[in-house]
Amino acid sequence: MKIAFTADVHLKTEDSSPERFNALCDVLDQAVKEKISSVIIAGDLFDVESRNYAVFDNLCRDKKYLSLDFHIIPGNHDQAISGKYFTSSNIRVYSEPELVFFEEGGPAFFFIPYNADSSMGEILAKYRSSLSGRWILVGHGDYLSGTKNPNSYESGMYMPLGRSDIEYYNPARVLLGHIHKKMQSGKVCYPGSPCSMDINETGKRSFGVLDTNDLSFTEKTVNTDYIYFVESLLAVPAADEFEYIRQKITSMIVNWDLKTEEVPKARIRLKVSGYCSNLKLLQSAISQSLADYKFYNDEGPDLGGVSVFDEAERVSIVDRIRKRVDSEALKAGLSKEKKDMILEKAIGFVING
Ligand SMILES: [Mn+2]
Repeated sequence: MKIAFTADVHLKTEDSSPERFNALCDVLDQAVKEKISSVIIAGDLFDVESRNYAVFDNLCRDKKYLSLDFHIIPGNHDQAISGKYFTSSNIRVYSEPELVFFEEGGPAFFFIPYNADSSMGEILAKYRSSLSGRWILVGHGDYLSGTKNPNSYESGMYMPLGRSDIEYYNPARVLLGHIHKKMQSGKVCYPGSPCSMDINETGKRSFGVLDTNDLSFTEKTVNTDYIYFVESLLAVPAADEFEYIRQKITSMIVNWDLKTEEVPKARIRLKVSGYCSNLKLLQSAISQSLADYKFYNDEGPDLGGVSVFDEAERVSIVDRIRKRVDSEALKAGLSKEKKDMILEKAIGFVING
């Protein structure tokens, strides 16, 4: 049996954030197509307790999705949601910790609703006698992968689950909501939100499919309205400065790994720093290289961090420095960020003294 798994949809009204509804519908469409019948939503389905749940209620009652069963836990943003807010018979909200079997012989699912005054470990301790065999933990909060004791957590921590809790209670899998960026660490899996909340939640979004037979977890890409990217580029004054920036943009685009049909969804924020001989030419080199892509809010590239510098002798020194740093960084396996930082400092030194 396969189960679809998502979290942190943060639904508002349909008017104010249609992309969040669309992302959720895409998850459900894919689930129906894969003949999946159970959908787990691990908290923060709603952005706030808005008292207006009708849109979601109606969605679940839609003929398209009647074959789906929804298993929902509250998160820190929608802590008070309860089953009585919904009328569609396929919605189940777990307001108390509960152990549930979806199929005979399958694993048990232990749903832990978000509770601001507790760690997940405290809940597990209370229910330890019923947790045996193959069981899967579903919760909403912070996973502490270190050895720190999660029961002495500082404020700002959301219902933490410690690595030691997992070792001690031994769930077969841990499905968590709360962190919007997808992440897997050992048994723990955050699918991340199926839709970016803002420009800073970058890249393609996913949801998870858990196979209860072998407990394997597959990531599926959500077909979202937008795909955000936040990038930085370093302009370097040299004979081939504009060709250099074009090459950087080309490799940036390759990294995005977008299919042709995804290109129109991309929304880009680009901050450029460094030095160039001609700001206008730099701007047009960037615009040409990104002609197929849209900037976030039509803001265009941010060239505020670029200084104009055009002095032949020092530019030729910069040219040599750049080539040297590029090849040394490659040998040393430095990240683009580290390399750019070193390059920017070195060039700054040549130019500003
Ligand atoms: Mn949350």
